Amino acid sequence: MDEHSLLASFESTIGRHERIEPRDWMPEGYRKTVVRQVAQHAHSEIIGMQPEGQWIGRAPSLRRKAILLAKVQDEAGHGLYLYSACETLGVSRAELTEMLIEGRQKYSSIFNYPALSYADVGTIGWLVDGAAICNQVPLCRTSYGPYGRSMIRICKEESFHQRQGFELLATMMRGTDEQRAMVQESVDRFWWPALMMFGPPDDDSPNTAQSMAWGIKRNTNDDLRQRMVDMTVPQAAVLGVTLPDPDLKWNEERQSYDFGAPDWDEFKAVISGNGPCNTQRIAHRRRAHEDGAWVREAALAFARRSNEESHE
Ligand code: BYC
Repeated sequence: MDEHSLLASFESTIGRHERIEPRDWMPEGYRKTVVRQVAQHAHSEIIGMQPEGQWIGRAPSLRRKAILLAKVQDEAGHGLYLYSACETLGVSRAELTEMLIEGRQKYSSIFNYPALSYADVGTIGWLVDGAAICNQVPLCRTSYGPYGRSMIRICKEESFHQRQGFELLATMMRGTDEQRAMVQESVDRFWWPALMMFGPPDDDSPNTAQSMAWGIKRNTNDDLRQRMVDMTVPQAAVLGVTLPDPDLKWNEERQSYDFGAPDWDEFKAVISGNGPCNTQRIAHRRRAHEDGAWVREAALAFARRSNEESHE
C-alpha cells in the first residue's frame, strides 16, 4: 500500500474507535505522541513512589505499613506495564530511563511536592489517586491498544489506592483535634497541585487538539478537572474537611461546581524543573539506577549463560 492508502486506513480505524496495534502502520507524529504520553505516565508512576515511600518506615502500625507497602509496589508495577507498552513502539526501557534522568522527558508535576506529614499519605491516596482515576478511566478507551489494555488493570488498582487514602483520612478525622488539623493542613497543600495534574487550561494546551483527533486523549484537560472537582466536593463534606478555594460554589445552571484557577505560573515553574523537590526526585532516581547497575549486569550474565547452556 502507498502512504496515502496507509493513512486513509489508519484514519478509518481511528474513526471507527478501534485500536491501533503495534504492527499497524501509524503516522510518525502519532507514534511520537503516544511514546511521549506513555513514557511520561510511566515515569510518574516510578517517581511517584518517592513521596509515599519515605513514610513506609514511619507508618504508625503494622496494618498501615502493609497497606502502604502494597500501594507503593503497585506503583512500581504500573510503571513496568507502561514501559512495556512503550517498548512496543520501538523504544527501550533503558532509553526511557536515560531520558528521565537526563531531564529530557517529563513526569507528573504533583510528585515535585513533598510529603511532609503522615496525613499526606492519605491525601495523596484521596486526591492524587482520585485525580489519576478521573484522568485514566477514559484512557482505557485510548486508541493505542497496549496503552488502553494496561490502563484497565491500573485503574482497578488506583481505585483501591483512592479508597485507602480516604479511609486513612476518615480515621484521622475521627481522632484528636491535632489529627484533624493535620488532615486539613495536608489538604490545603495538596488541593491546587492535584488540580494541576490535569495539565494546562484547554486554551493553553498545545497537544490536546491533535491528541483528541487521534483518540489518544478522550477528554480535554478542563473537562477532566471539572469532573475531579464535582467528584471530590461531596467526599470532602463527608470527611469534614474544607477545600481551600473561596470561589468553590454549586452552579445550578451547569449542574457542576464553579471553582477558582490554580496558580499557572507555579505549574509552569514546576514542570520546567523548578518545583520544591525536582532536583531531589531526579537525584534519587539517578542514584537508584546507578546502584542497580550490578543487578542488570548479573541478570544479563545469567541470561547469556543460560542461553549458551541451552545450545550446548
Ligand atoms: N505534569 O498540551 P498539554 C499516578 C506538560 S501517576 C507535568 O496539555 P498533554 C500516581 C505536557 O507533557 C499519574 N507535565 O499535554 C503515581 C506538555 O509538555 P511536553 C500520571 C505536564 O500531553 C504514584 C505540556 O505540559 N498520569 O497516578 O496533551 C502515586 C503541555 O500540556 C502536566 C498521567 O501521566 C503535568 N501535570 O496532556 C500516586 C496521565 N500537564 O510533553 C499516583 C496520562 C501537562 O509537550 N497523561 N504537562 O513537553 C495525560 O493524560 C496527559 O499527558 C496530560 C497532559 C493530561 C498530563
